[in-house]
Amino acid sequence: MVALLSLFRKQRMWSPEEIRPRYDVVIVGGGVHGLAIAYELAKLGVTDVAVLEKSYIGAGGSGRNTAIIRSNYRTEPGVEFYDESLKIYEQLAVELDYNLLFSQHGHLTFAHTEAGIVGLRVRAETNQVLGVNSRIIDLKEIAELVPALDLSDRPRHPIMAALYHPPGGTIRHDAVVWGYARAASRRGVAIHTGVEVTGVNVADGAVTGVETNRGTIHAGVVVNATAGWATTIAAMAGVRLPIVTHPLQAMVTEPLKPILNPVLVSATLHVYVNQTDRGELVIGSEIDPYSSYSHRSTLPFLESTVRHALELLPAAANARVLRQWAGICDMTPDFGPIIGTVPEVRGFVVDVGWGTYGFKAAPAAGRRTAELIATGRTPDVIAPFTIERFANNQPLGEKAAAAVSH
Ligand code: PYC
Repeated sequence: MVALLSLFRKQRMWSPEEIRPRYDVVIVGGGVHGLAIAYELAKLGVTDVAVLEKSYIGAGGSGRNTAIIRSNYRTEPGVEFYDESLKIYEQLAVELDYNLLFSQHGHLTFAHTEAGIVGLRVRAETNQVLGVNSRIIDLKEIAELVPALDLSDRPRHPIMAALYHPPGGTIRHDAVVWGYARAASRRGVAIHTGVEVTGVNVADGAVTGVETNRGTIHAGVVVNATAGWATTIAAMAGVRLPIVTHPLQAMVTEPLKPILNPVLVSATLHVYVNQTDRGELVIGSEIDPYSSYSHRSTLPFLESTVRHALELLPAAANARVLRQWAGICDMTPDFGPIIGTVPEVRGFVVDVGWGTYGFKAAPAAGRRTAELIATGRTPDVIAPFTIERFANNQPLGEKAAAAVSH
C-alpha cells in the first residue's frame, strides 16, 4: 500500500503543498506566462516563489489559444522578441524533458491585393534582415505547398501571393503548461491552484503581498501574469493599464485526412486555418469587435468565419464543426505587450497585454521577466515593451503583423 502511494506521488506533475505566509516572489496567474516566469526564476536560483491560480493551471488563455508559433512580425522589437521565443520553443521539449508535440510545418500569410503584397514584402525584408526565415512566394509555390487551396480567380478575393515562414508551426499548448509546471515544481516553486487573489497590498509605494481567498500572503515582488484579468489585478495595486479586454473565438472540425500542412492566414478574409496531427481543422478569426469578459461562443462568428475559411479551402465544405469556444484577450493600443516594472508601485511587475499572441511569446517573456526580477535590470529585448512607451509616445506599431486581420 505504502509502495503504491509513493508510486502515485512520484507520478504527480507537481507537488501540492501548504500555502506559506510569505514568499520572495508571488506570481498571479498559473498560465504559461506565470509558470514560465516561475521556472526561469528557479533556474536563476530564485526558488522562494509561489504561483497562484484561481482555477486550474492553464485554465485561461493558455488552454484556449490555437497554439500557433511564429516570429514573422513586422517591427524590429517584435521580430527579435518572438524569434527568441521560437528558438526557445525549438529546444523546450528537451529542456523540460517533456514531449510538447512541436511541429514546424510552416506558416503562410496570404495577400489578396497589390497593397497586401507590399505589406508582406515589408515584413519579409524586416524578417530577413533580422535573420528570420520568411519570404514572398508566388501562386505556383503556394499550390505546391497546399494543393487543396482555391487559387483560381473565382473567389471574391483571389490569392495573389503569400509570406512563407517555414519555422512557424503549432505546439501542444496543454503540454507546454504542464511541462513548465512540472519543471518549476521540481526546482522548488510552489504551485497553488484554487487560490484567488482579491487584493494587492501596497505600503509606502511598494508592494507587500496579496490578499487571497486563502488569507494574506506576504511578498517583496508580486508579478501580474494574468490574461483577461490584467487590468483587474493591476487596479488592486492602484495601477491603471491601457488595456481593453475582448473575446476571441475559435472552432474545430471533425478529423479529416491530411489536406493542410502549413498554417494559413488571411487578413483580408479575417481567418486562419490549420490542421492538427489528429486531422481536425482549427479555424479562427480576429477578436470579437466589442469589449467583454464573456466566454460564450456566438453563431455570427461561426457563420462568418466558416464562410471565409471555405473561400480558401472549398474542399472542407462537408466537414462538421465539433466544438467552438472563446477566450478573453487583453488588447493594448499598439498590439504590443506590457512587460516590466511600473512607475507607481515598486516590486509590482507586469507581464500582460498579450492580446491574441501570448502563447507563442511565453518562453521569452518568462525568461526575460525572470531576469528582470532576479537582477533588477530590464533586458534589452523587452525594453521596448515597458508601460512608459505610451506616456513617451513610442508605440510599437505591431498591429500589422500581431494578429490575424490586420
Ligand atoms: O498571432 O499567429 C497569431 C494568432 C493566431 C491566432 C491568434 N493569433
